[in-house]
Amino acid sequence: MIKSIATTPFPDQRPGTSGLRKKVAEFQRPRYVENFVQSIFDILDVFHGETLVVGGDGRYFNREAIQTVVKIALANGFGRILVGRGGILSTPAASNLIRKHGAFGGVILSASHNPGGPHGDFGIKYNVSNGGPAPEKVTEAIFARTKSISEYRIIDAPDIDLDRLGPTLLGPGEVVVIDPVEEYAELMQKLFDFDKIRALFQSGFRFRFDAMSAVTGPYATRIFEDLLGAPAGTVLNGTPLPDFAGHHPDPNLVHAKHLFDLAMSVDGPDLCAASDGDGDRNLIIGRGLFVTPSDSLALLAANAYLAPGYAKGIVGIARSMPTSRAADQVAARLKIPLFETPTGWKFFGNLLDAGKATICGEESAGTGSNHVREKDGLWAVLLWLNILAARRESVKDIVEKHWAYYGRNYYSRHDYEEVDSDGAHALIEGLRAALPDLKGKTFAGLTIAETDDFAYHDPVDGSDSKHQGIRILFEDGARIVYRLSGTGTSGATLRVYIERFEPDEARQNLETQAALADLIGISRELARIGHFTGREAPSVIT
Ligand code: VG1
Ligand code: CO
Repeated sequence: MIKSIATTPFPDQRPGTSGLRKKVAEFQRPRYVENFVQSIFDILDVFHGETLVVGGDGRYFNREAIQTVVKIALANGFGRILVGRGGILSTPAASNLIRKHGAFGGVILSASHNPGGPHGDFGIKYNVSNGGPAPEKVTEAIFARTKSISEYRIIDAPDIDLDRLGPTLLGPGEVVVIDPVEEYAELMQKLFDFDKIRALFQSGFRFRFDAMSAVTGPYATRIFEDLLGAPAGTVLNGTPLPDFAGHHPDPNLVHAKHLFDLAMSVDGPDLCAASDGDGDRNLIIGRGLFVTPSDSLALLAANAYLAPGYAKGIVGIARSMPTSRAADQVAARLKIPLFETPTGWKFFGNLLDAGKATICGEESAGTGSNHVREKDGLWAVLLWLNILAARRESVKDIVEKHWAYYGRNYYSRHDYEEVDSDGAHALIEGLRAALPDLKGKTFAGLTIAETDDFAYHDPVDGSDSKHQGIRILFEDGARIVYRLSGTGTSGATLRVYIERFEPDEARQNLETQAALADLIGISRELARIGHFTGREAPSVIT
């Protein structure tokens, strides 16, 4: 029943920031999925008879890939495979299942916020037994294995019915199709005060959640409308579609502009929120005010004690290096440590496991806590709701009071998407070479105090990660960071992160791009962005 099939390597199966991500057509090539999945299992320690969690965000090719993953996993000796019904699991829900069921690991099929459909993107990511993305040493071992693989093992069996709940004996093990929402909703009820949030909705609080035709629809409907009593229609685009209705399931001001416009309207909802393709990102917009993800992280950390799951306080905050330093202000006042890690959730796992941090976040709309080992979009929205239910103030008031107390970090990310890859690498190399000479130089009246190429030393496992972004720090504390994206699927994407701290309340109400205008100009001049990318302006500003 188990077949060994000869194969030859693909040279391009290097996992990026968040797993292997490519165009659907590349994954559809014969043996492509098989090779990568077998390579994962080849480098793992003994897992005979263990449990594996498998699920994806429901995008095009999800069902086909799941059948392959399950059959290869059983052929390699896993004893039990937990699969979400219809092949669907949000990324944070998968993380929860791995932890709760003591699984050996999980295979998550997602390209997150990237577009789906036959011409869109697909992805495969391996998560380890703590529920989090595999650390770098594991992803590097997988990549090394993909280059020498010569056969894969698969069971010869008919496809599993992914829509029928319950166990099926298959080959040497069993496949259990489970409700994807139930255990996640249970976890949320332990962390948050559902009675208080229910009372908030009863008092007339108006809320809209846009699932963007992606994975969170069923979770959001169950939690917000069924369990918390928000009116029917609170959840928009709540049915997961393989092509996300043709949109980018990316909850930002470009791809969720309609939500922004709704929140800015005079009698708009009190809170608008959204999540991405696989449910790990969040967008928060109060009436009249968009909350930047970096500010959201700081606010959630400062107010977390209002939710039952965090009533005892938080032990530390971790943020990715390019994320604004708003959270640092909170950590300083709370007298708890602040950890600065490279981009990507995999770097938070050790800190969470070691009990060094409780709340983590990234500027790219990811926030989460020690409840799972992934960022968690609905968790962030629920924590916001819990805080709003406890404080009974508007989002705008809460944010403005936060700035007045801690200071405001004006912050923006400028993305130059799908630029020529050689040009983008030359830009970064050029900056790296110029770093020592930039110190002390003055641009538009701002003097550079420090420069470096960010390197991270993991305080838990002692590993080092180098070249994680070029940092330019100015004397007044303003900062520009440059790095190349590790999730794109065509060309290169240059990300430029720009930040300025403003402690003076009287100057905290400027428009963000205006408040950063001089730094934005410097960011282009310093790196000669026009010269290397052929672009005069970014394609996306968030
Ligand atoms: C981007 C974000 C990063 C995030 C990653 C995965 O990576 O910047 O913060 O962790 O996507 O998010 P990059 O390398 O393109 O900048 V998701 O929602 O795909 O799991
Ligand atoms: Co995502």
